[in-house]
Amino acid sequence: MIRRLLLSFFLLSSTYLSVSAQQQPRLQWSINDSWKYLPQGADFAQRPKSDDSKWQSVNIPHTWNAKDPFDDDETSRRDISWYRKRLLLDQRFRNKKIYLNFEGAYQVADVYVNGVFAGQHKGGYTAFTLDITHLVKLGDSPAENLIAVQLNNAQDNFIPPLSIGYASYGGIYRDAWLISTNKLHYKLLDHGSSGIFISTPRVDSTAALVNIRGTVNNDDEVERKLEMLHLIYDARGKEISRIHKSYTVAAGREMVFALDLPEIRKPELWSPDKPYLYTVKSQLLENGQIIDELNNPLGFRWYSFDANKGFSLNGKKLVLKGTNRHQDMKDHGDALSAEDHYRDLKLIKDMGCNFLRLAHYPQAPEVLKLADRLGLLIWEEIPLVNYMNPVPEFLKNSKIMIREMIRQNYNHPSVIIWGSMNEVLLWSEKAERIQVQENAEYVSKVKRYAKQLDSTVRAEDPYRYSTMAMHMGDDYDKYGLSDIPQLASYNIYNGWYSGKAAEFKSIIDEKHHQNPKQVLFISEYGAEADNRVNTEHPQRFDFTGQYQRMYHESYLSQIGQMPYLAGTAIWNQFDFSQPNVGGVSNNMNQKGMVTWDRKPKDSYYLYKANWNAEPMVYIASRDWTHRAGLAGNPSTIEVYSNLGEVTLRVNGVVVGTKKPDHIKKMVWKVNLKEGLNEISATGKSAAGLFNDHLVLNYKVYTAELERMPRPFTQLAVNVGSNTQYLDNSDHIWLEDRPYRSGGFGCTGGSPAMLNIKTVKKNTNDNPLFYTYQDDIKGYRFDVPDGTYDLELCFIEPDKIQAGERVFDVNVNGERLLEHLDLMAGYGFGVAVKKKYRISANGAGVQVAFKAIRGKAVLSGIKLKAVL
Ligand code: GCB
Repeated sequence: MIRRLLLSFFLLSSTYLSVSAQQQPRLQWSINDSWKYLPQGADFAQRPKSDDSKWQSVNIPHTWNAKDPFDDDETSRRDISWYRKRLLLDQRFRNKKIYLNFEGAYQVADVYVNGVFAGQHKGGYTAFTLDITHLVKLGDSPAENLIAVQLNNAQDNFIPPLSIGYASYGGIYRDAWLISTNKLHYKLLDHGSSGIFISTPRVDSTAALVNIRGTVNNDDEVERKLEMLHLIYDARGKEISRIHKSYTVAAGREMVFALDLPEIRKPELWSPDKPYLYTVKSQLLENGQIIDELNNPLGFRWYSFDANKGFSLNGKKLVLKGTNRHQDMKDHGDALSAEDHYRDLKLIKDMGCNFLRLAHYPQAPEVLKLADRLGLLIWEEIPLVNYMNPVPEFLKNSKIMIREMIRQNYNHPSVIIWGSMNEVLLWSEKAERIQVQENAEYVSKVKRYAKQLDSTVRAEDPYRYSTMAMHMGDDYDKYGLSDIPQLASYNIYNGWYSGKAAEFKSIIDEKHHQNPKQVLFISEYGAEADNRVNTEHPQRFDFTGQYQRMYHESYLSQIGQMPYLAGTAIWNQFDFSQPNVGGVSNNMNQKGMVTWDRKPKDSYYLYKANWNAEPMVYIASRDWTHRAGLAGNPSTIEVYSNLGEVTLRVNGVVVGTKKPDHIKKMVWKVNLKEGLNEISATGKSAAGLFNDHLVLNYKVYTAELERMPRPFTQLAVNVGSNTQYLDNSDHIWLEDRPYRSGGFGCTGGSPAMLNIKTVKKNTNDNPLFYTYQDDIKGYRFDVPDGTYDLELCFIEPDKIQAGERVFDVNVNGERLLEHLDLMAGYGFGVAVKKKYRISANGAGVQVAFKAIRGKAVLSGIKLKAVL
């Protein structure tokens, strides 16, 4: 009784594992649950006797940076943590081999079993397996074993990534497993792989050849004789081919094998449209009994890239319509569940993509399984991003990562490209732009290392293509990097960081012209959007969905005119965390088609209309639920649809019927009324009627305030901006305007925006403080006499010294703020709101800014009548 009680007590916090028959094939248990976690370093935490009763209880996947992924934020932690887990193992594990497998732990893991060091793994994005047979205790009543993992996510100059642009989430953030095998088994200690490598050296629609290679370990003290059997099953579970061989493996030795299976006639082909999967079952048998067994996916497809014709799959041209994915999301960080991965890949597939770049690192095994199943062609790469430390140890670690990535994912038919690096000539160690000419030594080392990494890729996998993502310009051509990999991939941001979206085609045409034998791929293009800012007049860098759509519409139509292009990948499918950038949302990169909490943006539907044949109609600017506009100015309604024609109705009245243009878009100008407006768009296909519907809350305002359709209550302006900002309480901050008599607006100065990298402090109204009027002289509201609350929003936009910008603010002749020095008083990038009760007597509200030193600035203004 006492023993049972004790056991059930243990079971609460430990995992009890048991195997039955001695020669049973391998078993694999999830050990995700009931870990203890300590968010700091600790001496002797690996020792079973150390007390962890006060540690937090967590389940895996887990990250300690889920809420604070942002590098320079004081709350972010890039340091050591400990994890511990108890495992109860009974005597039935005797004569078994026991392994731990971690699918991903960021980034240096030291693993201990029962206080003894079991192994170390460097790199946060690839799996690793450790043999712990010699370290475990087995008991008649199960013996308790302690797994302890010290994990460190601090930057390590010898481990990619170094200078990145996305968060480094510490934690055991992917699944963890305990695996037991017999002493005779397929090798588990080959770079975290399954130990079996399947290739299809020849495939066409009439026949396919399959080659299976791998290694068997005999960890026994005696020679063992075995039968090896590989069986191929079709998707319905019918056996279609097999190979059988006998071997003898000496005691304590490993045996490498490579087998060609009998030709398979008329294979079903794998493609994004029809991702037909076979399964390869690999068995080891002794005396007719199965002693090890493994399943791997198999897909039959052949493909090639051509500098002039682009990509072809199974003998037919296929335009690669792609996107990129970072693996983090709001509140979860990198610790995603299988359901999260499924939702993400479904969102990608449903948008109409057939291609996905796993940027900038290998992603969870589940992702590759889903890509095989859903039909997404994959580019996977190691996290050598932006900067490389050109020393042998860094190179060594990068090569290991390449081997781990390729061996772990070798059998997935979805994978077609391996990437070895991204934009290594762009940013320096200190995240400053590299001047390539002045860094000849760095550049020549990068070239040497790039060659070695590319050869590692090709040696590991001669059946797939190698690539490298480069930023635009001709540095990579000039210094001989662009022709190292088989595919030259470019990240292009004309229309966002510089230039115009319309320049895309001519730039890439020029590359094609200069290097006619180079296969060109567009690995990134994108622009940012935040659904809280909207405009009728989109401009580069304004973060509106309208600009993001304009940008993508332009790229999309140009892509269609470049038949030589192998494919393209949008940057990025999902918004992701990017430490140390500002924009209109701190520490976020908002180039996603989908928000950080996984809500599709308008641009998502632009692509869906063009890339997914399923009938659809979608009214854009969907999140601009509260709009305001000048009386008499029509509003723009844009609709995406792949139907033949669409009819738009506003408040039940037909506005018109149009056919979608070449990028499946229709535009109407409509007059909205004050209050709620119902917009609907309807089209027909063979499958029936399709409809989209939207309710907009519209506020009319007039150039002359006294003609307003309602008594003046309040006006808020996003000063220095062309966008309307909708705040948390659905209040509209109007786009700015120059003052005209009888109305409201700004006098003097010019619109400006903060450096995109400026992380704003002290505010939830980030978009408001992103833009400002520089050198402002005044702000006027020609409102009736009365009492008002006036709110002024400021931010110091420049890294200046205290005293360099000092100004006074007067209202209706009275001094409100004297010698305001934002730098001295608050510091750089700190949002400040000041509120005053004032009165208007005959001349409205006139705010005057008087610069004493430097220029006066203003980011937002709100005037509210006190009723
Ligand atoms: C790039 C990088 C990517 C960035 C992206 C951006 O070229 O490869 O890591 O996130 O630009 O949004 O700036």
